[in-house]
Amino acid sequence: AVAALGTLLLTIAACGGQSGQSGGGGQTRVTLVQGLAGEEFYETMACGAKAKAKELGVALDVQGPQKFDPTLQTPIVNSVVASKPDAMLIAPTDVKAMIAPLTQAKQQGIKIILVDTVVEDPGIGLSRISTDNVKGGAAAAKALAEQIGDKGKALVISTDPGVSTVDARIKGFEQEIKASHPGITYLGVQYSHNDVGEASKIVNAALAKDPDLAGVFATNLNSATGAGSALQQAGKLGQVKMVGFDAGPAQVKQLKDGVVQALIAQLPGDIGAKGVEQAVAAVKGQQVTPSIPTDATIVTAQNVDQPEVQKILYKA
Ligand code: T6T
Repeated sequence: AVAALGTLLLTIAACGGQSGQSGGGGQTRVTLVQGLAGEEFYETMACGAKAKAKELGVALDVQGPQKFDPTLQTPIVNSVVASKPDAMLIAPTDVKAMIAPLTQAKQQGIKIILVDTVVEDPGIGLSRISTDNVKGGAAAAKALAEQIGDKGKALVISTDPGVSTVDARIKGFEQEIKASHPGITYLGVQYSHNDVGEASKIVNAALAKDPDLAGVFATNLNSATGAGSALQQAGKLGQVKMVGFDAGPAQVKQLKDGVVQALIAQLPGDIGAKGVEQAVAAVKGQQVTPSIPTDATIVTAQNVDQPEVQKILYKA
């Protein structure tokens, strides 16, 4: 009986339980390559993927780089390709730099499913599953405009240019400000390299240059954590309003502490689960869905304690 179980992979995950799969012969093998290991968005995605893999009886392996950086993600992709899984779910860390390693994976016959981010080559990725980030960026602009009374200086903190998701959020934010908020002076985007400390430094420098700064939009978890703590330390709560993308534990605390006024929460667990579904369909030669949008929700201090909102907050 023990032998029949094959290799039992047991993971005590942040998912609040165990997910185990038998890696026995003939079983479909899927690998999820995250954008950043250990980060709440991607860990929540991994939880959703693990639960779906368990349900469908496929073996799932999860890997990710220690930094959101294509030079660190590329060797991971290369080693995954060498291990010959049937399918790979991947959140590429750069629209250009990840094309070559993913082309190699595709040439090896590995079915590629893009989760969250994409690459510029539309031939890569049988399915693309993500939030509508342009729409999310526009929603962030509306929320921030409301907070600052539609006037004053607004700054965006992002990670790096060339990351499809955050670039789309910036685009949506800028389009909305330009189209409907003439009273807002847009100060542009500054890049934190997805580093909390860098995001803090940027906000401190911005406050020194523009002491009348009115609003900040932080396009992801680390940007928001850093930007929010800089505002808090500078004693700017109340004067500077902030909207952040994503809803990890640090962001929810900032929301409750009044550092941040609104969060755009994605559904990373759903992205992971749908990614596994598409991967399995592709491996079985069934029809895949080329583009799957997942929902986003605006979380505020008013709705954060509602059970349906609590459910979508990212796992620690
Ligand atoms: O915002 C998410 C993800 O959608 C983005 O592509 C990268 O940053 C996060 O992982 C959050 O930090």
